[in-house]
This record gives sequence, C-alpha cells and structure tokens, in this order.
Amino acid sequence: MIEQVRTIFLSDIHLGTRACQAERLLSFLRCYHSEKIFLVGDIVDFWAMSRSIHWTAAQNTFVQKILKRARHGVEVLFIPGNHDEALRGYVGTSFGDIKIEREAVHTLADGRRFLLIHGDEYDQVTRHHRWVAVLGDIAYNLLVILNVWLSLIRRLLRMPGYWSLAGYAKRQVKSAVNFIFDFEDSVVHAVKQRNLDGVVCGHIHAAAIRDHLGVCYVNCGDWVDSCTAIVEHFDGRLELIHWTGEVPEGMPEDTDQPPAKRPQLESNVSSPPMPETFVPQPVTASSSIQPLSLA
Ligand SMILES: [Mn+2]
Repeated sequence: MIEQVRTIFLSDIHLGTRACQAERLLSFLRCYHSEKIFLVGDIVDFWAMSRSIHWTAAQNTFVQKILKRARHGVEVLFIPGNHDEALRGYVGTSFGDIKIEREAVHTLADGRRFLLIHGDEYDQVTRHHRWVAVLGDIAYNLLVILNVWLSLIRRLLRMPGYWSLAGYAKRQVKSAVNFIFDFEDSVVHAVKQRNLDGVVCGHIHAAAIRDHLGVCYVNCGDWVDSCTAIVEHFDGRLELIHWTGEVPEGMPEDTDQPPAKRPQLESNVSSPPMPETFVPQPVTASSSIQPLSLA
C-alpha cells in the first residue's frame, strides 16, 4: 500500500557506513510517495568514509531512487550536515534536479513556516571541540559493529524486529539526555528570534515532534539505529514515522512499485497511518537465517 504525502523529511542516513539501514529506508520509500523530499543533512558520511567505505547495493539504490524521483518532478532539496560538509561548498547550485542549500524555510500546507537546518551549528560539542566528536564517532562505530553481530544472533533466534545496542546505550546515558535538551533549547531559541513557527532538523539522532517555548521542534531522527522519518500530510499535519517494517524477501531492488500482492492506493485518499502497525511479510524458515546484507 502506498501512502501519498506532501513532504518527506529525512536526515542522518550515513550512506557509506556499515550502520546505514538502507534496506529499511528503501522499504519505507516504497510505501511513501511525496511531492517534496527534504534531505536534512548527514546523508552521506564522508567522515567515516575517510577511514573505510562500506557501500552496499541498497545504498546505491537509495541514491538512484532519489535521483529518479527528482527527475519525475519531485522537488528534492539537500541541506548538507557536518558529516557531508564537503558538499557545503556547492550551496546554491544543484546536482541534476537536486538543489543544495545551507538552510531553507518551508511553508507547510497550513501556512506555518518552518526552518530547515541540519543542526550541527547548534551543537556546542561539534562546533568547539571537533576532536571529541571524532572520538565519539569512532567509539560509536565500535558499538555498531558489535550490534551487527547481536542482530545476527537475534535473527538466528528468530526474535522479531530490529533492536539497536547503540540506540539502547545512548538512551541509557543521562548526559546524552542533557545534551539533547541543550541542543533543542538553542535550536528553538534561534527559530524564535527569526519569527518562524517551527524547525525541522536532524543531527542528534533523536526523532521528535513537540512544542517547546511556542516553537514546533521537529527532528527527523536517523536511519542508523532508530529508522525514523517525518512526513507532512496534505493538510500540513506533521507525523513522526517509526519504520518497523521488515525488508520482505524477494523485494524488487530498483523499482518504485509496491509488491504485487498489496493493493495500490492511487491518490491522496486518507488511509490510516500504517507504519506503526506495519505487518512484516511472512518470512520463510530458510530466509530468516540468511546472513545480514550489512556484513
Ligand atoms: Mn550531524
């Protein structure tokens, strides 16, 4: 089933890393079509790629899919983050049909005006102590590698769903929580000063839609451990999608078509939001012990 929305907001995909959940992202994009796609930073991880490159077929397919949608009239805007800051040199230009900007203001269907930024400029750690961020990045990558083994074991034990050790560790750390509040606070203050109604950002890998000091604070989360996206419906309503859909067996790699068995929805008929209750395709016994495509 395809759900039509006005806008899809994505951030922190970290293409080029082992942790990137490209297959899950593709299964999300097969179910959500939009008029606009806003990529709010850290889409490609050049920091990690300078150490080692992990580029899968699914990651290629993601890039092709975005280019294809842009070619077919979807408005695609790319706001580079700190991990893809190399692309900030191209602000104001476009790659094919994809525009690159440092930041932007998006007017929702209901008239509210939202700032689009990645957000690292409001993170005191990456701004003033880059080495701390890089060190944290390396430690985080170790957690992620450990997690690949852990999810393989979960799969062998037929435990459903995806569970992230790195995500779990981060949720447990109190200082991480304080960090999120500090970040949110400084972003919201900046938005207030500019008399805008809200902000859509990324960077801290913690998805959210909430009101803070009269500003609507929206964070896309990430496609490294939480697999989250923000969508704007045709009435301007914003929704946080926690994508829990498994990657079905034998899903075609490079097509926008949904699997044949599912009914197609053509227009923007308001169908019930499905991702939370998305039922994975039945998986056969043999496929559940396939090695991870990440490995
Ligand atoms: Mn970032």
